[in-house]
Amino acid sequence: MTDTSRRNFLRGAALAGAGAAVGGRAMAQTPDPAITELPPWQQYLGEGVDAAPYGMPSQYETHVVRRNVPWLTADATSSVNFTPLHELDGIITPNGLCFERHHGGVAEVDPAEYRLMINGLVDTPLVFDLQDLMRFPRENRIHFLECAANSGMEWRGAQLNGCQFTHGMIHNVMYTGVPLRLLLEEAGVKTAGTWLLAEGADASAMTRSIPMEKALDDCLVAFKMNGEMLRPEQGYPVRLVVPGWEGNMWVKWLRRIEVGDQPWHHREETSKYTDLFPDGQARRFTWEMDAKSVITNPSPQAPITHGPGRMVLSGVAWSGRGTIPRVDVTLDGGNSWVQARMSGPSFDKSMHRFYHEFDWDGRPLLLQSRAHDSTGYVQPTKDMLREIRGENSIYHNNGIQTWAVNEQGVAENVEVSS
Ligand SMILES: Nc1nc2c(c(=O)[nH]1)N[C@H]1C(S)=C(S)[C@@H](COP(=O)(O)O)O[C@H]1N2
Ligand SMILES: [Mo]
Repeated sequence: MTDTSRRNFLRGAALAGAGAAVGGRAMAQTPDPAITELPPWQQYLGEGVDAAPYGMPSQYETHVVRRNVPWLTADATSSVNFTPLHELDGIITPNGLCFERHHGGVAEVDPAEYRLMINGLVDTPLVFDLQDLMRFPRENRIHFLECAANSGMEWRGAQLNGCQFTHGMIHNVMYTGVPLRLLLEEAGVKTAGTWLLAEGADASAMTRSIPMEKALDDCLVAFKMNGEMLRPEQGYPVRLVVPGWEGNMWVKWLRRIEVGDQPWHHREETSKYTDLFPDGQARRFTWEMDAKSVITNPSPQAPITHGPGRMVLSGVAWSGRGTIPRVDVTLDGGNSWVQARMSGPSFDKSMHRFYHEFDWDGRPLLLQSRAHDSTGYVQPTKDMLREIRGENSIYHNNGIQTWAVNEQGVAENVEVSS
């Protein structure tokens, strides 16, 4: 085979999408204007420094945004939008893409007027301003925050077409903050003090009861995310970080912590964020978010557009009880499983990234992922969850998700569960 005919052969194979696992394409015989023409961005000087004092993504990435589902809620001030998981990689959620869940809109707190009170069963009730907080020793930790309602719409069957909507009530960022333990020690918790009430400064004045053991263990009073001050949407200037536990407990715009001797049983921990069982009883307090995973690519918003051949499948996994040492994926709806390749740092109660590279033969796929966490727990199917919790649940759905991919590479939300 001469050099030219070999090149022609390779080019033909690539164009036909014949499934050859090539890395890059053979050089074309006809000129490619993307190579031979001088593009506009090489003909003129570009913008100088300071054109954007706070940088933004490329103009070609404007579709990468948080999105909501308008019919889900009556009003945007008590609503939710979703992280575009299918557009992200690695484990860190960029600040501007972290999903938002507000019960009374975003509070615009003036940091000069910010105060955090600790009162109740303490030796010395205390008030901290922002400067006071920043003079305590800080810690940096990467944790996921998942709303207990994430995937809630999927409880009874496949509904929303995209992992942004089915699984996007999660973000994973690095927090900088003061261990809550240090502030409680400063106030001196009385012996009877076994519970905390965390209260937000927004119009909803969100409150949640938190057991003292968790507060002393790993909670942070955080003021920075991914290195910069918290965004207003995420609780600027201060939010509570409750690693591994349901997002509702991570009170934003944190203004007060009351120490008490029993839980308060407020709205968000009784009528909301509890799981209703078939017999009409609700399970009391489900704090830890169990191991879960989802394939982000391909998925309904990220179909396969390159045809058969070399293929990168990717997704994320997390557990409120530890790390994710292993994720399995199946291409055939659970008949056979292979272990995915984990990539990137593995932190406690953080998101983990997995990949599975394979040659797609162009046949339909039924994609699923199954997370194993460091306690040995394995992510269940939705049927396994429904067996115990019935049909009425909304919250805490960590069941296995399925995407059906057809010959054209189009992906759809379906349920294959047994
Ligand atoms: N003060 C206050 N804190 C709050 C809320 C709120 O509405 N007000 N929403 C809670 C809920 S239900 C969730 S899931 C998380 C969402 O955090 P995020 O907006 O940073 O994604 O914040 C929690 N903390
Ligand atoms: Mo939530």
